[in-house]
Amino acid sequence: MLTIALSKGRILDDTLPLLAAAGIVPTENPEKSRKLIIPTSQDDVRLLIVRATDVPTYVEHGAADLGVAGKDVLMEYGGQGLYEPLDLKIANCKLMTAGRVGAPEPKGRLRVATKFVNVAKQYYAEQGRQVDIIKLYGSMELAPLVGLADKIIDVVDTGNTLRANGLEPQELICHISSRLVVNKASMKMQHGRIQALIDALQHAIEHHA
Ligand code: PRT
Ligand code: MG
Repeated sequence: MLTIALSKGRILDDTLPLLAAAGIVPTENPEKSRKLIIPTSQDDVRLLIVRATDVPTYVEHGAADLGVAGKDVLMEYGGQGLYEPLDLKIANCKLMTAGRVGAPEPKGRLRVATKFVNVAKQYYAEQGRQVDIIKLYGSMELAPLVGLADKIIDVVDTGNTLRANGLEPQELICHISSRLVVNKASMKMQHGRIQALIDALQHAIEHHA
């Protein structure tokens, strides 16, 4: 059995066409189903529906052989526990700092609210800037509006969410896309099958673009 972990929403939407091109079609619509294990047109391939931030955990521990996760999630997860053989070039966005439009740089230590605590620490450490990082789990845009933080670090696509809240994108930390990740033991034990899937996905990416 090959088990593929992915999250509902934009990653699922953008991954299903690539899997279909590789001959893997879920037997029911994962977006509508309440099931968390979804069989596919291939008897020996199944999908696991997990939270986006949990994908690396399932794959590193071998509960899934493969997964699809945003580079933002992988950077925050860290470690060398996974192979990352393929950039699927889907769910593209940017990891950015943002702050209130026209707000002056604060005099003291910068307070930065984010769910990407590890990424934030590394980013500011590389710049030699002293900051206080405030961990949040969502609605980051609120933090600068109510004085919880001076800036946020979040993924930005159109920038509409920032603008709607009187914030502006400031520094680009990096460009983000989703990646195929593979469990290290699975890559050894099922190398032929997994490599064939990687090749099929690679082909699908090139012919979709
Ligand atoms: O939702 P949940 O808390 O379970 O997890 P998640 O938010 O990490 O998952 P999901 O499905 O929302 O995102 C999965 C992956 O999609 C992320 O890890 C990113 O790699 C990628 N991605 C691409 C995005 C966006 N674009 C994006 N726009 N993830 C989140 N957003 C958010 C953004 O932060 C903003 O709040 O969507 C909102 C709208 O964006 P704008 O800039 O278009 O207004
Ligand atoms: Mg989300």
